[in-house]
Amino acid sequence: MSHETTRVAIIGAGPAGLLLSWALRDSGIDSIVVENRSQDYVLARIRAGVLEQGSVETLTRLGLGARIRSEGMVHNGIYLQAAGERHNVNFHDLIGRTVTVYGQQEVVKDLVAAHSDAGSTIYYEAADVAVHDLESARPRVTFGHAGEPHEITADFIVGADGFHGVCRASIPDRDITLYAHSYPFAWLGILADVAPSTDELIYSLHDDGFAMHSMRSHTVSRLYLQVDPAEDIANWSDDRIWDALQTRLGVPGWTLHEGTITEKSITPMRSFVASRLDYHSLFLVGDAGHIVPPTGAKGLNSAISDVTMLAAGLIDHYAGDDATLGRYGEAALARQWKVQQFSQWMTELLHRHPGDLQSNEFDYRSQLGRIDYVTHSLHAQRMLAEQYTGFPL
Ligand code: RFL
Ligand code: PHB
Repeated sequence: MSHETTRVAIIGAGPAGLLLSWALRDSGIDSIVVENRSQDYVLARIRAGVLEQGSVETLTRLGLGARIRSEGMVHNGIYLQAAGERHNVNFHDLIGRTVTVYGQQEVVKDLVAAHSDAGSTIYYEAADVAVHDLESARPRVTFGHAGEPHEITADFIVGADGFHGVCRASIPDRDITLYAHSYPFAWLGILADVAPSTDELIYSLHDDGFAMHSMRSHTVSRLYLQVDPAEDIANWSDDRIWDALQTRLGVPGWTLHEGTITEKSITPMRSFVASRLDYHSLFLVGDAGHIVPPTGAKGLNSAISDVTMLAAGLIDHYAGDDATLGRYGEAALARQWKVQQFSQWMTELLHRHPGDLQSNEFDYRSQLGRIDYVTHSLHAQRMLAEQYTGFPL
């Protein structure tokens, strides 16, 4: 069995784990990252697309801003659409803030390249990853790598291993409560080789359900459709997807350009928060501790915010001050519950509840009234702008 020692053992090489390791390295604190998938798999995973202004600032401060500056698309606002009418909500005019459209995949690519140049230790394809002795000051991680057993002893373990990871599950049931909410819909997402038909993201509520138009570059569009969570992707031919997008996004005088679909998948939607993000020598960051439905574009941004707070705590700890680290769990959860209510609000605002018109026409009409209000009230738009562009850390 090979044995290593490090200050911080990080489980998971998603954006949260890679960024934490990078932020610690920037302050001279060594860490080792253990990931169960291959590097190719991690690099190919298509997910989030929107960076809050604060996320861009954090990545830039850590020397990861070059490609965001050259390739990221700064958006001043979004379009909200309902009942066939499209309204622009201009965050920049309302509150002086913007968001940047830059794929999570690109953030991960930048992090992997930076770590590779710096010679960081990242174990990909680690098997049977397990964490031990969390209640002690010398917690351990064990895993198999290239057929050999490995053990890492650390001062701290950080669970950056996403919703299905092992770290949160290693906290005894009696010490943690899980708060969850599920929605009766899912998102079918596509990537298409076609220039975006819009300058800013379109979020649309249509009688047939939600649709949205996002993008990845000047030549690649990202689009989503609300579908039933039990829906089989095999039922959605490319033609059927484009037809539904044309119907749900269409407004008079505007054209949705179609192109070759290069990827399609269905993602369930859920809201989830763990009652604690710290447990003795273990800390949770990102999706390991909380999940939001994607409507508010908050998952990746929350992961970046957790990492910023935890890195500050660990840096202070190694400088002899434990106050920031002691506050991490509570501070990150306080921010997260604000993120949760916003993501839930955006989701409930924009999706059709199955059977609405038959069983509950009242709720759907009330929802249309809410969108009408938001798109016509400056106060409501400022509220949306403030939350969409990012809560303070
Ligand atoms: P990740 O990205 O899930 O990374 C966790 C890593 O841990 C590894 N892992 C393990 N490693 C070792 N041992 C184990 N036992 C392990 N189990 C798991 C995994 O392989 C993986 O590499 O979590 P992280 O780093 O916390 O990052 C969170 C974000 O990925 C997530 O919140 C966002 O993608 C959510 N999200 C969005 N967030 C935004 O901020 N803006 C958006 O526009 C946005 N759109 C989205 C989204 C998520 C989506 N999907 C597919 C869930 C759109 C979609 C469709
Ligand atoms: C995306 O581009 O993938 C995206 C953008 C905004 C969202 C969710 C996903 O709210």
